[in-house]
Amino acid sequence: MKQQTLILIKPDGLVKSLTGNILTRMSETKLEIVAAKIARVSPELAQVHYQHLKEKPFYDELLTYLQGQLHDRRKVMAMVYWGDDAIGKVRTLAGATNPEEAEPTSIRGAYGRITSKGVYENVIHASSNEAEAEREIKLWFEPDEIILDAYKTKTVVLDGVKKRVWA
Ligand code: DAT
Ligand code: MG
Repeated sequence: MKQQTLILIKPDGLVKSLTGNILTRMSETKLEIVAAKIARVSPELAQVHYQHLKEKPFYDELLTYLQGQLHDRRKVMAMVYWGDDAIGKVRTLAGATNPEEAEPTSIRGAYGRITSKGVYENVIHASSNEAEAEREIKLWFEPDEIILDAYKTKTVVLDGVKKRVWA
């Protein structure tokens, strides 16, 4: 089944100069990159991205981490990959959430760490299921930033200019 999935190279991945390694590993999957950009993460974007973890004790640190405040690197690289079983393939390559439990050859197993404060610095984000992938892709990308008709859109007129937005 063709799927789309959101991948973020988190600030620790950027600081450690892992972008090239991660993209090389991702190419093993034979999936197609259909969107990519460097994005600054506002507090609001971080909050909505991790809204399912709001009640967790590590939530505030997690928001700080995603915004790059732990690494003095206030950006992430956001990408959408597309293809057969994209979500499962990328999750397997990413490895378990806890980098100490992740398969050593996975991206998180190879490059992640747990800080002394208990933050899982696990290098990349990967969508966990189709519903989350849709929610996350629509949160991080506009329709015209993706080289694929990912989800339903509608056209609105903003200041006299036509623009496609998520329906
Ligand atoms: P995943 O990123 O594997 O989908 P998740 O959605 O449950 O995992 O959690 C999002 C992020 O939150 C995860 O990448 C790292 C952090 N996190 C999760 N569980 C944690 C824990 N027990 N302690 C510290 N950070 C944690
Ligand atoms: Mg998740």
